[in-house]
Amino acid sequence: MARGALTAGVHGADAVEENAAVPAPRLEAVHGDITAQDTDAVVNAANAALAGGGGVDGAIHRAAGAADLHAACAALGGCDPGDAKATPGFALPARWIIHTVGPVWAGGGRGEPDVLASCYRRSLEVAGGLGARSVAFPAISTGVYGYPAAQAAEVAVAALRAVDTEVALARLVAFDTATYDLYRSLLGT
Ligand code: AR6
Repeated sequence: MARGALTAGVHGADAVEENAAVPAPRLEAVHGDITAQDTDAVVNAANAALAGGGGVDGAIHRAAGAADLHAACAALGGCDPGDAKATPGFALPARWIIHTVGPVWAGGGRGEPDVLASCYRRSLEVAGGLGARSVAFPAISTGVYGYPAAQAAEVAVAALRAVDTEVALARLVAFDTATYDLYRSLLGT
C-alpha cells in the first residue's frame, strides 16, 4: 500500500495511517555552510561534466581536498541533469558527497521543476544505497543556474515529502536568511 494511505484500524473502528517499511525522511532546515554539515552525506550542486566550479561546488572541492575530489569526479564520466553520483567525502565531515546536476532556469516551461525534483529523489536513492541515514542538501540550482529561490524551495520540500527512502533525515541547508525563512515557512518550523 502506498505510504500515507488510510486504512482501517485493527478493530475497524478508526482510520489510522499505515507506515510502510520505508517512510519519507524527517525534514529540517538549517542556516549554514554545506561543508560543515555532520550528516552521513552532503549533496553537491554540480555541473554535468562534474568538473568543479563556483558556489557550493567550489566550496565542497576546497573543503574536501580539490585534488582528491577532482580525481574521483573525473572517474564518474559526468552526470545528467536530474541524476546523482557519489564520491567519498575525503576531508569533509560527511563520509560521502552526492553530486547532482540541477536544471538551468529557462523560465520554468522546459521541465525545470521535474528535473529539480529528480535531483532530490535521486540524491536520496544514491545516498540510501550507500547506507547513509542523514543527507544535507544545498538549495540546488538557485545560484549560478538561476532557479527562483521560492519556487525551488517548494519543489525541494514537496519532492522530499513524497519520497520513500531508507534515509531518516534530510537537512535543507540555506546559505542565506531569505532561503532559510522560505524553508522554515514551508516546514512550519
Ligand atoms: N553552503 C551552502 N550553500 C551554499 C554555499 C555553501 N558553502 N555556497 C553557496 N551556496 P550554486 P547552482 C548556495 O551556484 O545554482 C557551480 O559553478 C547559494 O547561495 O552553488 O546549482 C557548479 O559547478 C545558492 O543558493 O549552484 C555548476 O556549474 C545555492 O547554494 C553551477 O554552479 C546554489 O548555488 C551550479 O549552479
